[in-house]
Amino acid sequence: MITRFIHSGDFHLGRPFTFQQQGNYFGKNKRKELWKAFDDMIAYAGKEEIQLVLIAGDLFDSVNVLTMDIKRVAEAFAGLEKTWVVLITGNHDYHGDNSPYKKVDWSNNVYIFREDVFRSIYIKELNTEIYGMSWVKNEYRAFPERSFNSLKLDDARYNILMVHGEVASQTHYLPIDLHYIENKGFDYIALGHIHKPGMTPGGAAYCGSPVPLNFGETGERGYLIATVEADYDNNEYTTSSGFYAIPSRRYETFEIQITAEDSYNDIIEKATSCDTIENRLQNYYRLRFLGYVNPEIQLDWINDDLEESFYYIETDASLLEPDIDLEKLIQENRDNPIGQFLEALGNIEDPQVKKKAIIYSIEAMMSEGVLK
Ligand SMILES: [Mn+2]
Repeated sequence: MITRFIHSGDFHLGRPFTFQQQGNYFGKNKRKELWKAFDDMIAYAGKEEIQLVLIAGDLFDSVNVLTMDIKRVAEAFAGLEKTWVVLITGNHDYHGDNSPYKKVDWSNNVYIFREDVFRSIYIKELNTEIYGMSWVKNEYRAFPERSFNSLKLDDARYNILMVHGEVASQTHYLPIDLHYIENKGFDYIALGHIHKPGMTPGGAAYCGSPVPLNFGETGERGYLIATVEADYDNNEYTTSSGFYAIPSRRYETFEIQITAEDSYNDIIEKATSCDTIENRLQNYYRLRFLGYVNPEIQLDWINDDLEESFYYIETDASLLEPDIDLEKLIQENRDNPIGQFLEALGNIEDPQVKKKAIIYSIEAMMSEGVLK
């Protein structure tokens, strides 16, 4: 009888991580962190004797991952002697000609769905039937309704559905109509593809990516552990789902407001005040400078100057505007060619082009000592 299972997926194992700053160093550490999260989940399943682990697609980042990485996973699954592993493929690791799942042998406790129509596997000792479909190509514009409609659920069993796709009507990533699939009466719906973990009211859940993969993936990450209580007299199952957080380095994006009065040291101070020192030395940071800056201040080296205050830092000063009073400058230079030149720049129609033209001209004139 089933009492507890793990719902995970979207690990994207084998992903080559790139970073703007010293990409190789951070990419290498990130790769290790991802494998550690996977190994920890396997260790937890083993130690806790979890009966079933569901992998809802995109376990691997692509169909071109190294065979040694696939073997590493197969070995980990094989070591789970008391656990069934049931897996569907996703858009990244789809089961086509080059499928990673064809490249190694899988142990008997591992079941992989290999078709893009709904099939099921019944695990008798758990009184559980798992329905699922895998991706065999990298795009689906429609849900496989025909095979879904033909499914006949046995009420006496605990019924799980596994799908990798997007809850949307128009998408190339397998559109899912939640209301439609929830009406079928599954006890648990294990979804994959969306990397933000979340439950829907109808008992469907996205497990999310167990480790955040880029700056777009914020908030807590981990996998889901579902607990099942059965009322056998009435064939009723109650599932409660808990979130098991995996500690990992987070991605943080902050906007730093700069004013024309700020000195270079003030800007450094504002940047390092974005978070505690413990957090700064732990996580990935992207700082976006906004507002107005004294035109004397160059931010070309700000990233280097912040490096030691953060584990990882990248900065963007492209939206920062130099504090220049064009009208005043024109007035002050009314009687010379500079004033006429600045006035001409002021007449440029496209505001972006105008801004760039003024900044570059004034910077050039200041560095040459023409303008003070
Ligand atoms: Mn996906």
